[in-house]
Amino acid sequence: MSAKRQVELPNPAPRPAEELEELRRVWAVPRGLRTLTVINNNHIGVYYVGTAFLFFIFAGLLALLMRTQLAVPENDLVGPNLYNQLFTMHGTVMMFLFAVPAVEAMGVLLLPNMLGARDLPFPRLSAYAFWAYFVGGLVFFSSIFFDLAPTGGWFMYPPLTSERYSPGINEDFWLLGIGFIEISAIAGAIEIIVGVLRTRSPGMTLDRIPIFAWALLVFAIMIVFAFPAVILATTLLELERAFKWPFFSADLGGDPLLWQHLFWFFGHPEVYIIFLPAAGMVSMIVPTMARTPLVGYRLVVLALVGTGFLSFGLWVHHMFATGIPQLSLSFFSAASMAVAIPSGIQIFAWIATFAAGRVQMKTPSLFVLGFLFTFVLGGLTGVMVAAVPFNWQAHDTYFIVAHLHYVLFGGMVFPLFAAFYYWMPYTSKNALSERVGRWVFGLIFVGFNVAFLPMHVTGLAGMPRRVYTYPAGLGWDTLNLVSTIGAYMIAAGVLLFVIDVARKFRMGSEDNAGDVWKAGTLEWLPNGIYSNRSIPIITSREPLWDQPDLAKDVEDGHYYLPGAPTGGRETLITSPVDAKPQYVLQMPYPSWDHFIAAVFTAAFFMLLTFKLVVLSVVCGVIAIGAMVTWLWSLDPGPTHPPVHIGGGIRLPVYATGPVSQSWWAMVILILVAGSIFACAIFSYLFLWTVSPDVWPSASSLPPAGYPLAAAALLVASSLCVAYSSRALARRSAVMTFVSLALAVPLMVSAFGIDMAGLFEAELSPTDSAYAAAVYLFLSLQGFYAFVVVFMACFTLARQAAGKLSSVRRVTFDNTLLFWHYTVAQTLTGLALVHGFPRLVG
Ligand code: HEM
Ligand SMILES: [Cu+2]
Repeated sequence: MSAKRQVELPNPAPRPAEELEELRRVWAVPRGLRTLTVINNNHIGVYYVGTAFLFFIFAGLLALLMRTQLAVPENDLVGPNLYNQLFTMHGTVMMFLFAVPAVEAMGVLLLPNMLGARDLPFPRLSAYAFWAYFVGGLVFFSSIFFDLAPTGGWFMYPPLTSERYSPGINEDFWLLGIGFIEISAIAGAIEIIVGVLRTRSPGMTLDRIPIFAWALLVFAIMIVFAFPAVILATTLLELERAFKWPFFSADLGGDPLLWQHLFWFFGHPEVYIIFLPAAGMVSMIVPTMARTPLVGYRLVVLALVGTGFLSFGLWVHHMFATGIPQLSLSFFSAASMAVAIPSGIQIFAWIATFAAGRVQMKTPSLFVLGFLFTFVLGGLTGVMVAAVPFNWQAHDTYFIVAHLHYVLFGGMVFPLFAAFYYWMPYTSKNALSERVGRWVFGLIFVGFNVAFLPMHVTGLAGMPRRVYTYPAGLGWDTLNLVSTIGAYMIAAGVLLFVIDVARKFRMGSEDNAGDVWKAGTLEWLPNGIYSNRSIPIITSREPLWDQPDLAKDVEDGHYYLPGAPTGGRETLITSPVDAKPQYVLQMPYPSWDHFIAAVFTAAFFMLLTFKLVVLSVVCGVIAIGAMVTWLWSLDPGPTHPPVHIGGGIRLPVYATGPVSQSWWAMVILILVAGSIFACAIFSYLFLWTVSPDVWPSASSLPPAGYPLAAAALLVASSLCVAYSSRALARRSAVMTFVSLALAVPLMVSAFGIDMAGLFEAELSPTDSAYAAAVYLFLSLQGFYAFVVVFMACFTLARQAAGKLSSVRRVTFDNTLLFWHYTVAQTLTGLALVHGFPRLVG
């Protein structure tokens, strides 16, 4: 442990008792039915983790049913159709409704306290993300009870999943059903990025961020760039199924491989999206259990960032059997092996930390060891399947099922259980039982290996995955029976865990069991519903180890922001690199808006599945209405003069422009939009490379006058909007209003002209993949035009209501930013759609 360091206390004098009372009052949790409106991260976080675990159990039960069916040859417990639904739902629910939300949920629960903040910067957004996921997830899952669950496997390859081979709405359930999960994952990612970069305690420089926060930062950035690919892919497939736009139909110039590229551009990073946060948890648990700082902190951070980066270059290794060129095979094969390096660095760092300290062999340590063993095995088989010839051999066999579970269960479920045991005392009045914990670990660890180790052999013996039964006497019988027994052992372990949680878990914000492990990071400070009484200044990576009086001084309010100086919920916003205090963020209160918006967002997607278009649109409108009321209440302006936070520092309570937290959120949203658009460009060019023959000559495109006129109108709209901003700065209310209002018809008519051009050229989206791609760009243009026009009207309404000024202009600035982005994106699209074919031929 490094030398004890002393910090000059910002608020050394004793604090008045009323201050604490006020904090409690301001942050109070609503009671009764209004509990549903709660937004505190420590409550939403617990619901979130609990829901994710519920889906683990649901998907696990489906797996148990599969294993029961496969226990003996020629079993007829479930038929082929139900079996297809079982593995599709098991894979989908595990990946989308359990793994990603579970780690995101741990972030919501732990991050603010770990960073020393009162809450995440957009607490209602987390609550929205949670409820959309909760409601949407339950409805999605229940499709299995009505024989409506998707059957195309978790990666949903067309043409199997196209209208022709999968009529009915089962596949639509998948395509639309995960729409809400995409939205909620992205909402969560925005929250986490801004949270980690802007709400850290003073002193927590980049070099002192807890590894879990680093991991979540990388995780969230990966979501921003990976989820757009699946958002676009699901949209394209749904457009093909619902309106016959033939993106994936080879006879009309489409290509099913386009789906595979888009899906795996998301799907491979997805594995690391799941694994990195789990690795982050391990990096928190190991040093505490070994009572010594993590060995190689900087290398581990580098490894996290490196893995995140590399994992975007690997997607083709899921497509080795599709007949792609030799050169690509070699490249992606080598890259896949290279990703073992950063994972290896982390593994050595954990082993070295364990070796450097004196390990307490408690349940969290056991699960970490289980994780190390399992994950390393999964990594080794990973290197095997990265070798192309072996890959072809093992393709679609149980070897792959074994490999993916060693990676996913090993890389994520074991760390998560370690985390449950480790952080339980942080949220609950009691820790979990150590005695029961050993049994839970034993059953799950042994059960896992009994279930999945034999599957390697089953696969090498030739058993394909995704078969509902198999004939006797192929040498698979005993292996399968053993796997099934293992699955029941896992189930027994999970059941025991659930019983122990039911016995021991009692929500305790103020009276949690506390720092039972004697850990070094901030989440173990004494905390209440408002998180920390005051926001600490830290001097090292393990402040609780290095600053002996920290807990007491935080508790006595001797650090920053000991009360609620504006009389409301607040947290401190700090600078992204060196965490210097910048302003005091006034936080929202619980309300119904985000809850209603979430429920109706989920309803919108679900009703769309049933083709109940009218009802679905009604829900969509209600959801948007609730969002509008929600957004209306934001951007309160500088309601309060600057406040003292201690240490002679006086901070504003309002910020605009690049320093404000909402500007950051908008920029991240634009990155998401930009990634979706980049995927659309990729799709267009990809389709061109596979079938240039359906690509028309320049003559079948609308005359160049159309796109040029549209482009001119778009540029003009951007100029209007920019002028409006200058007018606002000059406090010319009329000119602000007029020029912003003028931009609206310009945007709308640009879209009208483009549409007219396509009609003039007599292009129909069902003609060919090419035409569909052209209409995709038109649809994107229309969608974004609608969004920015809506935002502009919203801003105009705010001005009319007197909620806009040269100072209070966050909503306005965000609208402008998105407007300019939309113009840039649309211009790029026009250049591609109208310029590219003219250029190449
Ligand atoms: C709880 C213990 C688990 C058991 C007993 C289990 C069992 C199975 C089995 C037997 C299959 C293969 C079905 C087939 O190909 O016919 C399968 C597929 C799969 N499992 Fe698991 N699994 C478990 C946990 C998990 C976890 C934790 C994850 C992810 C986080 C996961 C993700 C998947 C995926 C993605 C597939 C592929 C689905 C597809 O082929 O479309 N599983 N599982
Ligand atoms: Cu992969």
